[in-house]
Amino acid sequence: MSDAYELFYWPSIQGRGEFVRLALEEAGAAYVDVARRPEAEGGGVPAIMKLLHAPGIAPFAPPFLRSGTLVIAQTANILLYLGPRHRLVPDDEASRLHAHQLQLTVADLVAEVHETHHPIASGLYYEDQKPEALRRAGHFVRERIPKYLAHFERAVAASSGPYLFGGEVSYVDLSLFQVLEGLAYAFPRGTARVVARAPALAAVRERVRQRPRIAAYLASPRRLAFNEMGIFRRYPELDVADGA
Ligand SMILES: N[C@@H](CCC(=O)N[C@@H](CS)C(=O)NCC(=O)O)C(=O)O
Repeated sequence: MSDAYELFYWPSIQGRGEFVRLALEEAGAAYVDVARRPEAEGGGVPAIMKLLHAPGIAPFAPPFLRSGTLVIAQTANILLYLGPRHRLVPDDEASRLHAHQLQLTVADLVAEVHETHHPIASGLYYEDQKPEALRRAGHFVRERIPKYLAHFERAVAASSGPYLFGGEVSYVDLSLFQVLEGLAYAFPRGTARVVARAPALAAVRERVRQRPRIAAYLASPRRLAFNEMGIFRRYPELDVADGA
């Protein structure tokens, strides 16, 4: 039996699975992206559904990770597990708690991004909630992107650098890279003006991008492009940097 991790996530989007993928890629860990494998080989969406409907402590939603007998759900929880195993977080308790706290804040941000295009219900099409989405996105771009990014900027600036916890990259640095990439894709105008005021954060993004394993991953077919089915979606009308 293989000791590779098994990642379960929707096969056609980066989504929340990407935060886990980046950590696995940076670690050089062996993993199978189960739902991207053919259904005939036990992959595809049915592989996800099978575990979601399993009795006992089944996950509520993807992403989830199988590691031996463990099945771990919730993105921040998965990273809490992977971080120490792959030296993607410092050893001391204070740093680990701080990393988890920042990762939970990333999760809050990601949920708000999703609500810019689905403010009423995930089960409705964007086109069926467009007026609400426009209102919601306006607030998000003008108030929340600056607030979140200023928070992360302060956290990086407080470190001895160049990463959040000093000289070694952490899983949170990888997630901040993904957040900045996603925001720049979905809200290019609204994000550019904020990132211009967050030099330490911008530097983390570029450093992460250039790390050999991350650069190789980004250039590989494993890295899907952002698209309008994922969390970070480019609907130009929602990038209301200076509108009402
Ligand atoms: N808090 C969870 C959220 C998980 C989540 O919302 N997953 C999405 C895909 S990114 C999903 O499939 N949700 C199904 C649902 O909420 O019914 C996490 O951070 O992992």
